[in-house]
Amino acid sequence: MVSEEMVSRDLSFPAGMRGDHALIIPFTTSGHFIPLLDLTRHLVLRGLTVTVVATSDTLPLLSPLISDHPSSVKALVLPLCLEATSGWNDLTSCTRTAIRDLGTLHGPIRDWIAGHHSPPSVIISDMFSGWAHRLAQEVGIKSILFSPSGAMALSVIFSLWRDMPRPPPADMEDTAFAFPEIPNQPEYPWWQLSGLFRAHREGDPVSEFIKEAFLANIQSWGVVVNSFSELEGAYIDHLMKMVGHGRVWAVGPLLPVEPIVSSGQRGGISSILVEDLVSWLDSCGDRTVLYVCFGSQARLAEEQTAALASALEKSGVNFVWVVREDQPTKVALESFKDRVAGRGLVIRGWAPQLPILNHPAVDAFLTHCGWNSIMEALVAGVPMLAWPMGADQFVNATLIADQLKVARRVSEGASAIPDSDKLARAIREFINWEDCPERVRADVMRRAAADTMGHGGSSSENFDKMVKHARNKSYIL
Ligand code: AWU
Repeated sequence: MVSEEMVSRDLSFPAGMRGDHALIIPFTTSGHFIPLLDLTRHLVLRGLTVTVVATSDTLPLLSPLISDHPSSVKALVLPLCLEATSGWNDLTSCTRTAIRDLGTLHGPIRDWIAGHHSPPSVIISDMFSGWAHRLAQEVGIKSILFSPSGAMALSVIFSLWRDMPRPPPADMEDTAFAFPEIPNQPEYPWWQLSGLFRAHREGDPVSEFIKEAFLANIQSWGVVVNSFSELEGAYIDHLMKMVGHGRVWAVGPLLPVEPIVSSGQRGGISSILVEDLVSWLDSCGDRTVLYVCFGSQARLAEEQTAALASALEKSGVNFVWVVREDQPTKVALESFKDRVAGRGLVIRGWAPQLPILNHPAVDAFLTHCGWNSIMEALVAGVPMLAWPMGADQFVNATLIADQLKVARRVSEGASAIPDSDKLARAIREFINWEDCPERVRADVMRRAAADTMGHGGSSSENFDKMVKHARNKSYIL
C-alpha cells in the first residue's frame, strides 16, 4: 500500500537534482500504464528521479515501483475520477472522455512545476496525453512522447491525424485507405482504422482537443517507442522522417526487470495464485498448451465466448483461457470446465500473463494483437494465433502475420464470431507442430529481443541516448 510520505507534496528530492528529474504522465488503461511503468523503472535504474502523475485508480499499480525505489520515485496524485470502460462497444467513447478528463490536469501540473524547488527537466507522456507537450512548452522544458504501440502502428496514427482523411459514406465502411508513404504501403478498410480517429467530429470540442493532442505528439521534442530495430527497423526510420529529426528511440521490449515469476502482480492482482498456475502448467507436457487472452479492455460477446469455448473443446488441446470478470458468458462455464477438466484452465479475471507465456508448457498464444501482448510473446519466443479486434491491432496483425510471419490469422474484428470447427482445426494444427514456420521465426525474434535489451544491444543503447538527451539542459527547445 502506498504510504502518505510516498505521495508527493513538494517532492523532497535532494536539492540540485534539476536535470535528473523526469515527470511521467501516463494514460490510465493497463495497456498504456504497464509499459510506461516499465520504462520508468529503467529510468530510475539509470539514476533519474521520477514523479509519476497518478489518480486514485492508478496509484495501486504504482505502489510496487515506489516501494522498490522510495527515494527516486514519487507519485503526484491529482484528484480525478475516470469512468470505467466496459468493452469495445463503448471503449472509444470512454477513451475520449478519459483523454479529455486527464487534460484537465494541465493547470494543476503546471502549478506544481512552478512551485517546485527541483522541477523536472523533461516530461514523458503517453500517446493519449499529447496535451502535455503544450504544457512542457509553457514551462520551457523538453517533452517526449511515449508510444505504447509499435512503430508501424504509430506511423499510421501519425498519418491519420496529420492528413485527416475524410470518412467514407456510412454504408461504405469497407472502403480501403492506403498509406503509400509508409514502408510496405499498408492499406485498411475504414472500419479497421483507429476508433479514436474514426470518432472525430469536426467542431466537436472533445474531438478538437484530441486532434490537437495528437498533432502535439507529432511535434514533441522526442519520441520513445516500445519496440526494437530488429522488429520494426524500417518503421522506426520512417517515424524519424515523419517528425523531421533523429530523436526517435526504440527502447523495447519494455518488461519488468524483476524475475518473471514474481511479476504475477503486473498490471493487476492475479485472480489465481501464480504457484497454483505454475504447478498446473508443470502437469502439462512441454509445448502442449494454448494460452488465450485478449488484453485488458476487450470483452467477448456471449456468442463469441460460446464459439471459442466450442473450438477449445473440439480442438482437444490443453489451454489456459482468460475470461474477463465482467464478460457475459451464456456458455455455462461450470459445465464447460467440467468437460475440459484436466486439460483446460479458465482464469476468471486477471491472469499473470508473463509467467504463463514464459512457461515451457505454453506453445502458442491466441491474442487480440495488443502491442504489449505481442512484445511479451516475442520475448518468450511464443508464436501467435491472431484475432485483431480494434485500436492498432489490425496494423499489428499485418506486421506479425503478413510480414514477420510469427503469427497466423484465425479471426478478425471485435464482433466476429469464428466458426468453431475451423478454429478448432487451426488450433490443433498449430499446437506442438515441431517445425511450424511461425515458431521457428518466433524463436529468432526471441533471440533478437534478448540481444537488443542486453548490454550493447540497440534498445539498451537507445535508452542511454534518450536519457543523455533528456538530461542535457543545453538543448534548444
Ligand atoms: P495489450 O497491449 O496486450 O492489450 P490491451 O490491454 O488491449 O491494450 C495498446 O494497449 C495496444 O496496442 C492496444 O491494441 C490495446 C491496449 N495483462 C495481464 O497481465 N493479465 C491479463 O489478464 C490481461 C492483460 C497484461 C498483459 C499486457 C497488458 C495488455 C498498447 O490493446 O501482459 O502487458 O496487460 O496490453
